[in-house]
Amino acid sequence: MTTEGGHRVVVLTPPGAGAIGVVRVVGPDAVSLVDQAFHPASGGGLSAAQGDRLRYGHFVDGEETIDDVIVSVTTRHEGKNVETPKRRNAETRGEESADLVVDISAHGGVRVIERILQTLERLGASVGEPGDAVGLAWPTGSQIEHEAIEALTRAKTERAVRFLAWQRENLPAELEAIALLCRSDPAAARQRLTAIADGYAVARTLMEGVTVALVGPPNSGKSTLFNRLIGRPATVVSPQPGTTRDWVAEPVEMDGVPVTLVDTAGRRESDDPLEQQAVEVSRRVTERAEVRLLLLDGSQPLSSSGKELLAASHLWTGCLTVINKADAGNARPAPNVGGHNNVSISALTGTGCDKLLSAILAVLGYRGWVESIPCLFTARQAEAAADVLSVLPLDPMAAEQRLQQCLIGRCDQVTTTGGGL
Ligand SMILES: Nc1nc2c(ncn2[C@@H]2O[C@H](COP(=O)(O)OP(=O)(O)OP(=O)(O)O)[C@@H](O)[C@H]2O)c(=O)[nH]1
Ligand SMILES: [Mg+2]
Repeated sequence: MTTEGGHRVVVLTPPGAGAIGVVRVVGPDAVSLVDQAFHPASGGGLSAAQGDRLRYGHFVDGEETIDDVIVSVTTRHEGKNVETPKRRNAETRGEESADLVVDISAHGGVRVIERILQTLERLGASVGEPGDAVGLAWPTGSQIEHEAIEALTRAKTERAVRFLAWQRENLPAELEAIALLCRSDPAAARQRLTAIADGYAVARTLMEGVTVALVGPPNSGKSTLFNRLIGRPATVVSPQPGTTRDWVAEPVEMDGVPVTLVDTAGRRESDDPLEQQAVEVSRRVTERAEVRLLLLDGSQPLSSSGKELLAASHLWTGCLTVINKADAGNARPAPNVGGHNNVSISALTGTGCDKLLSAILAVLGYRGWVESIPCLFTARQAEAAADVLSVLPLDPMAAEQRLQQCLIGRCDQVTTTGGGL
């Protein structure tokens, strides 16, 4: 993939449609390459522009304009510590070697980005895989910094961005401090490494998102709550039991945590094959969810399917019992179902929905969790930390070495997921 003396291109923004898509080109002649397809509105070429300036213009493929874009050019000297044959040769000749980084910000349609990549490829650039953002990011600093930059390109919410930016700045120093303790005070090293490794379970949900499923007997108000939580009437609400047949999923942010909220068909015994199928699908979707909200109608006596679901829910992890229709005159207090927290709400008026959000976040481990404490954020890091922790009591020196190698090592000394320049 790396082309000696050539250019590499990668899309920095997440795949799919978005407001903006950013394509990065890196290489010693990146400017002259992009110049062949970029026509600045003010005339001239990119090479004529002063450094660190944004240029507006058209990105073209031959005669055809693909998009209006903004282009920035930066010179990267920091990459000197990354060995490439070209750089070695240049340094042997006593020449300064610097890469140019050209970022093309276009409109984020999938097809537009695809056309820009195809054009650059035709002009001689090699197109990297999405994960190759690692290789194209500033290749200095520790592996952790590198992984933070790569993860930033996939961050789904602003809170995830804040979390990664903080870890990038601060996690490496904490790991260095732990490494220093490995031999002098292994118990303290173990305690500190365990703390940052334990945080990964929550960090993973911030990075990857979670599924929250609404489950319950027909007519308990699942679709009403679904619409309220996503903020628009996406699914049909009706007093007729059995309204929702297929499951409906929508993305929503809960205090900066990316959530896929799923509305499912009401659960009950039925002779209707269509409804039986819908109930089976609801069961499967519920099983896969990280959090299940068992919604019951608090204004009616508990139905037989409600009782069955309550009994079954004792075996579910990540479950909240939500007693709905608190606004109805005859609303009962939440039954004590034991095992799960109960929350009383009115999906119709919104009363209690704030408490429900806090309860969902608590189930996910977010109570008291802040993004500004050292915390691992990739599966690789978590595995490496588990490895170090397993060795630490027996062989503190080996543990320190593994920590250095797998979590502290600089990006040019360790294998990266995206390959180096
Ligand atoms: N008073 C009151 N009525 C509610 C509340 N939530 C829902 N309802 C009503 O209850 C009825 C059923 O609501 P839905 O949201 O369709 O219930 P569901 O659980 O999705 O029903 P199925 O799709 O059939 O499983 C509708 O008439 C809603 O207006 C509530 O908090 N208070
Ligand atoms: Mg429904």
